[in-house]
Amino acid sequence: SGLVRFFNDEPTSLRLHLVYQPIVRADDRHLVTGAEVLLRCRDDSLGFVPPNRVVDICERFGLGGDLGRWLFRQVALETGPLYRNLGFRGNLSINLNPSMLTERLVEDVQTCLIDEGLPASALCLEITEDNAALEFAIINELIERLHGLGLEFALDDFGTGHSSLEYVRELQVDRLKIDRCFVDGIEDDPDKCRFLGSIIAMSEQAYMKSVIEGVENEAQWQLVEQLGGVLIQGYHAHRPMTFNDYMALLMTET
Ligand code: G
Ligand code: G
Ligand code: MN
Ligand code: NA
Repeated sequence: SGLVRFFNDEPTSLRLHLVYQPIVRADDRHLVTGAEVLLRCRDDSLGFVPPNRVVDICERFGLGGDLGRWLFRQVALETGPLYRNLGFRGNLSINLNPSMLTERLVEDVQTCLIDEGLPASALCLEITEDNAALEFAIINELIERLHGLGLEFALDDFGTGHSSLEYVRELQVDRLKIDRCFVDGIEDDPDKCRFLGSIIAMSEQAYMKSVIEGVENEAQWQLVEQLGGVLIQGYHAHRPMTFNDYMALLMTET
């Protein structure tokens, strides 16, 4: 079926590709610090399939690990030359689906990324609460081993789960990705704005870099910067783009 075939070199039915959404500094929007890698899928008959659906389907069919390794390999193939030939140092954030968060993760990172010349220090792995059906101690051990190689970790979609504060307290992550629902409407709602400020302050006190997601206009940007947000990922900075467009952006902005 297409589910199996799309992992081959010549995809036939489900066509997967990657887009890159730049992450910039809140205090200097021209400073592109890296990008989040986002999965895109086009199916010949279904059209656009949302990435969450693709992930769910793969997980259900026992292909989550394969999807993860395909993702790592694709990122390495596309971006490897940037690092090998151009000395690029920007950070790439990759979303981990549940099956990727196992003992095998360390080996997968090493074979798929380091072998292609992508330095481990260029990577940030994003964990959501969905991932963490495992015990915190087990995840932290993986994080510790990958920290040893130079990778960073982010807690994604912060604030949307049932036990966000527990996750942020227990997991040894370097970045907190504050969900876009906390940004939406702050320009019209002082209470909401203060609330966002308190989340940013919390991440600072816990020695985490805050990444503010979903900044869509100038008014929101100004507020996020005033509140001390460190990094911004949102349409007002950049939409997700092809790798070629991302590379072109890096050439002009850095
Ligand atoms: O890119 P977009 O906003 O459409 O993504 C929708 C959701 O799909 C987000 O929650 C995002 O985290 C998830 N997603 C996108 N790409 C990937 C991926 O490569 N792996 C996993 N696990 N989730 C992804
Ligand atoms: O992994 P995560 O759930 O954080 O995925 C990020 C998702 O958010 C991507 O699918 C991306 O397309 C989407 N996104 C990024 N910036 C914005 C934004 O400014 N507004 C909205 N509505 N969505 C955004
Ligand atoms: Mn993410
Ligand atoms: Na997510």
